[in-house]
Amino acid sequence: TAQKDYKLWLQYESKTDREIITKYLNTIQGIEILGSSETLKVALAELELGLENMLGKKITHPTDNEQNNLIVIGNKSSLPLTLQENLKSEFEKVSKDGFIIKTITSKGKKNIVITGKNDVAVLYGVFNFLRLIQTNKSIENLNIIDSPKIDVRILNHWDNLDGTIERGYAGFSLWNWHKLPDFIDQRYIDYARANASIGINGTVLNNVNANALILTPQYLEKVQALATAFRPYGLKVYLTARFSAPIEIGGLKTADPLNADVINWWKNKAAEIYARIPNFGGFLVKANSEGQPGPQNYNRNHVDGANMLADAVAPFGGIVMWRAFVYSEHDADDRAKQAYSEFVPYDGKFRDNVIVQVKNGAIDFQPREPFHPLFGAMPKTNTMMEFQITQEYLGFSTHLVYLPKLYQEVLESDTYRKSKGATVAKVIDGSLYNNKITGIAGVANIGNDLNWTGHPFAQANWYGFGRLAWNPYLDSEIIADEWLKSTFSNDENFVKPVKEMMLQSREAVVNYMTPLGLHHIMDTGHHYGPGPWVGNLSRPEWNPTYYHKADTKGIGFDRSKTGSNATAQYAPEVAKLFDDVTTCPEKDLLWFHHLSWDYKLKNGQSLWDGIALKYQEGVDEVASMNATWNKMTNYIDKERFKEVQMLLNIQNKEAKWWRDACLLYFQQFSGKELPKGVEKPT
Ligand code: GCW
Repeated sequence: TAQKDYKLWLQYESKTDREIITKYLNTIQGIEILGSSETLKVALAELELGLENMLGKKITHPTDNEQNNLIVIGNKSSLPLTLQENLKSEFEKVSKDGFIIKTITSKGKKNIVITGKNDVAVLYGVFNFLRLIQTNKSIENLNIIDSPKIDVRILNHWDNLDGTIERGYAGFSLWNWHKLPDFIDQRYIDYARANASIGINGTVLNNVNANALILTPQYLEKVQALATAFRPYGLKVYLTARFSAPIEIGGLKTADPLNADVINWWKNKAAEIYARIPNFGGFLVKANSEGQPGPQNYNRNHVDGANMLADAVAPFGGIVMWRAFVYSEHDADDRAKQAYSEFVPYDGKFRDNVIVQVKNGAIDFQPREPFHPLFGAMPKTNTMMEFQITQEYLGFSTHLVYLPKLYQEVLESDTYRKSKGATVAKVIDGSLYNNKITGIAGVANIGNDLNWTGHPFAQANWYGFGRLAWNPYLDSEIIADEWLKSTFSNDENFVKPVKEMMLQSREAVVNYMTPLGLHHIMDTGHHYGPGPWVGNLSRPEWNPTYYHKADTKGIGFDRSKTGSNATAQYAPEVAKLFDDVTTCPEKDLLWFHHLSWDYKLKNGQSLWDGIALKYQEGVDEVASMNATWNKMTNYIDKERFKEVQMLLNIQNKEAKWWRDACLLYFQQFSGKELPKGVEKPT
């Protein structure tokens, strides 16, 4: 019921198979906790809750001296010396926030030790241990060492102070600024639990289109209350910094980053924040982008702005995440080139505690984009990933799209910087260039809807983002498997088909929205539904026609040598691949090339027929997702079944809407009949 939706992947559904329960209970007869920090307390509470719910028995601290079949939880320094010695090689391998789960037998006694170098690592270990049971895995002879590969694993909330969420489709903001600081909603705790369970360790509370008020004492007091509630879970709070804040709330005449008063104002502001929140993470900044203020307003540049803020937080260990999402209407040649052109010249000039945050693609969170050319192009600059979890361009929270597939595709892309095999994952985990800080951000899809994310399956995107943030090399299929089992059921009759449906969903949305490299043809402004026609927006690069450039001769954006030459921003090997229409992957064809309607695709179809058939394929895929789901009635609760069914029905209708709208529109230019197999618009 609604209760189930609320619990996300932390259902801790009771096991029904006696044999499985008995096996687990034989190995888990008590819990021993070493230490008493807030973090260990929540770890213990989670362990007790999970085990009792799943195994139907309260597992407690052993009352006798029987030290056998226990789960022992505690950080390295709290372990008895013999255990520390026993785990010596594991501790050498594990990094700061990584955990060890090991079955240790000594003197005929067998216990499972969950440990790490700090308490948060232990908490991560506990969640991982619970996941083993959630997914019916064996807990005999465990020997797991798992360390996060990325330092800053962070959600970006685009939440406004009035409770609305920019591009949010799951209700209003979780943060009840009115009732804070004294009212700590249980949701805040459950939010922190959910994040900790997947290793997310940071959250930016407010929108990048920032309001300076968040930095006033009145709001900082509320921010402090949230930070305090999140702290036991290892979840750090960050804020967006509106660049003009010194003017708006500081009474200064300027926000020039080289002005002494401005510099001082930010230093004092940082000190004020850290006095309240000792583990404050730092600032996220959108500057000189889409009308936001920034250093360029004062003829300064991104480095001046970022470094000034970085110096203010550096004494406290804070960082600045400076966004590279910049483009301007004054440079209308090709929006896709602007971030690279603007940032690459600054390589090596940013402070060590600055990290440049780059969206996965060069335009804007499309169903498919080639990886952003900035990845790997700034060897001397910390560079982090920004993915969007909220589905701004992918059907909001109405369409089922499993995003880890998209994330994985980006992370696996080869930048060919330095050499072959230099994947985006290697850029952002720091292994390619040995960066000082590494990070990955996801624009949150979370709101105050009972189910948190609007679509029950959108929970998988939050989950999957967290898992990939921890380990960007994880397979999205494994993530889907874990999520389905923890959220719904371990029954393979359910897991197998539904997993297939999830894995197929990303390609389906590409097919029915933007096949073959088409992009940004959503209706203008809200970005829901098709709108390839001229929009009502003033700036050329906000209009879909700018991106598809369809005319009677053909369709597509020529970004090759003969066009905007955006391909030159990639490493030579990649540039060559994209430049040549015969080697350019067809999935990206119209991203890089303008081609005639008669152009022959690899399968022999004409471009027009190929586009039309792709739209149809997308529609068919949604129909098959629908059919799969309709067979699942007996495996899960009625409420969630029904919810997803209704949503898939909408998606089915809207996939057709996309196909019909786009094909009718493009047909005016191609002047061709629809090929056989494509349903006529009704
Ligand atoms: O995708 C665009 C969105 C804006 C957003 C901007 C950004 C927060 O349409 O709503 O603003 O990107 O990422 O800054």
